[in-house]
Amino acid sequence: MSSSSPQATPVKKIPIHLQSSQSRLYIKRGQVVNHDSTIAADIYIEDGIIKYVGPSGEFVVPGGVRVIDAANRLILPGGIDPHTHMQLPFGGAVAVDDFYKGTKAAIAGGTTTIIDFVLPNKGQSLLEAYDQWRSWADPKVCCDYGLHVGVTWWSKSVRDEMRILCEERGVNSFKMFMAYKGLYQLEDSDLYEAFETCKELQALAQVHAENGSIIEKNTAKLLAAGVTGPEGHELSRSEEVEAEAVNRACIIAHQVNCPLYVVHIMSKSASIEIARARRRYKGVGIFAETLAATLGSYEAHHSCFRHAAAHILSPPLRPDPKTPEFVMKMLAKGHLQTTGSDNCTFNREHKELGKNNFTKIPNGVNGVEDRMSIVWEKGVEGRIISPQKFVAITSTNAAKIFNLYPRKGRIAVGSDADIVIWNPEATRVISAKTHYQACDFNIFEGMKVHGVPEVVIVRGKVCVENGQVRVAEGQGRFIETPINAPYVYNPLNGESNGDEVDDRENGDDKNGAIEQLEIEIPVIEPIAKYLAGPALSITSETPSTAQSICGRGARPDGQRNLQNSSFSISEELDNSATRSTIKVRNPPGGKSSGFW
Ligand code: URQ
Ligand code: ZN
Ligand code: ZN
Repeated sequence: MSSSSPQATPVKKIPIHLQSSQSRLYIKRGQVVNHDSTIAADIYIEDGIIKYVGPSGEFVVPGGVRVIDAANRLILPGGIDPHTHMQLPFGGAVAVDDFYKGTKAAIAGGTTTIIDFVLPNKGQSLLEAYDQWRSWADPKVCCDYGLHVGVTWWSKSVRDEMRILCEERGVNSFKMFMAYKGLYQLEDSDLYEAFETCKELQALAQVHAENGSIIEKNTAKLLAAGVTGPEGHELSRSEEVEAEAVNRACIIAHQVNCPLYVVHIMSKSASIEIARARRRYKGVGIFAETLAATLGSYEAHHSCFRHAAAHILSPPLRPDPKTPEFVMKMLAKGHLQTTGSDNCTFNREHKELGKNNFTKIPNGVNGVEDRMSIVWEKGVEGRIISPQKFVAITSTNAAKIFNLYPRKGRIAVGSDADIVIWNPEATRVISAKTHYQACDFNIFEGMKVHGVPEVVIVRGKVCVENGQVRVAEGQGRFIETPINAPYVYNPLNGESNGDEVDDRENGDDKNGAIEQLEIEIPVIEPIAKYLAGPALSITSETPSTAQSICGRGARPDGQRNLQNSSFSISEELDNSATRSTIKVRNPPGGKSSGFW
């Protein structure tokens, strides 16, 4: 990391008058943006808590208070990243962003809370794994953090430990895997029981939605055909493999009436499944997250192993270049609720474990540092979402779903003073050379982004200012996430969770009878056809003939027959019926009146 700043482009500094006390701050002349309002207001902070939000002149500022002038800046709730894997042991390596470097990088980018995943090994006690994660994180974290726990195997003891985690350890969410067969995957009957248990505990069930059995079969075929390079990863798990699992998870959740949160939605098809399920199972509570990676990147053809392997995560980035904009629109419409990073970083030598076999490439990419800027650039700067919606999808919605709201995710009296002073005009260029993350690669390399977190305050402590990040290892705290989140469980009890009001205030039309979505549906040929096609020119060893330099380029002809059919569908979101009514108007090969 260069000593200068997390921002490559120099920006005008906010004048900060250091008057005295570290624990008392007064922020004046900013625009305070919450998910449901934008107001000109001053803020007073004492001992890590917001004590005043309101007009200047109405609050008598105590003497000896440090004053920050935020004129022409937005004041946002600190970002909440609901999906990280700091120092995760995975695929024969350990993720290089540990809880110190990873949370320091998060703060540099404007994220002040993360929720990480405890992932027990098969057969391991969940409580033992939880203790392991706490012992890794507590001495190192620079920002507050919570924990989800993975249910990676199923038994009565797992069920009992889930109860203890909820009642005594501050956990309210569990992640089940529909993929990673033999490692983490649960079969449908176990998934059913795990969801039932979550419901009983008033916790939130999460799923990694991909069909692990199809992936296993496709992988075997690809390897047998000599496809060993990183391109085999996405080929083995195309977007319908993700979409099928999303649909199945939503149906199982509905069967047992359990709220569900689907992590890392990576494709157009999967996000459509979420929109349909949310409409169909309104009373159950289906929520979904997408990633900074999905919004800021896509699976372009990479001509060398290093670049291709560095972009591998599961579910994978998709080859359809329209995916990022489409998924941002799904966030804008309220069909998806949150943005995470799934930060799980491995260096070159780790990725090279899969040099001769793509299944051995440790999965994961960066994003904890750049998530806020990517969402701003693609969403607000891209004129798809408002700054209030930005706050909702980077902070507030995660706080509500994981029951941290309004302590986190809001600028209000009584909330934790996790605050970002955001300069929407400033720009920076993302690079692995200047990022704070420990990894040697950045999937957003070279991207110029608007929106710079000029000042970041974590529980009342100024941690970013004048382009410098100042944190103390272990300054963050574990935060308990209580069960029975009103936002999640109110709809189940026939009560409102306030969503409709928020949507109206954001100008969304989620409750309108008809929404038009112009969607290009990728038609992906089955893997058997692909394998029968022209020989692949890319392996883990061989550079592509189509592109001589390392990096992105067009997918060479004949390597994969991905056709984008250019028909549009209108999604008729019918509030009265329980049936989803996505109507295909002009499918390939002629008109159809069928539903899919
Ligand atoms: O599946 C995940 O969330 C972890 C274990 C690995 N990262 C990834 O590829 N998404
Ligand atoms: Zn996952
Ligand atoms: Zn993950």
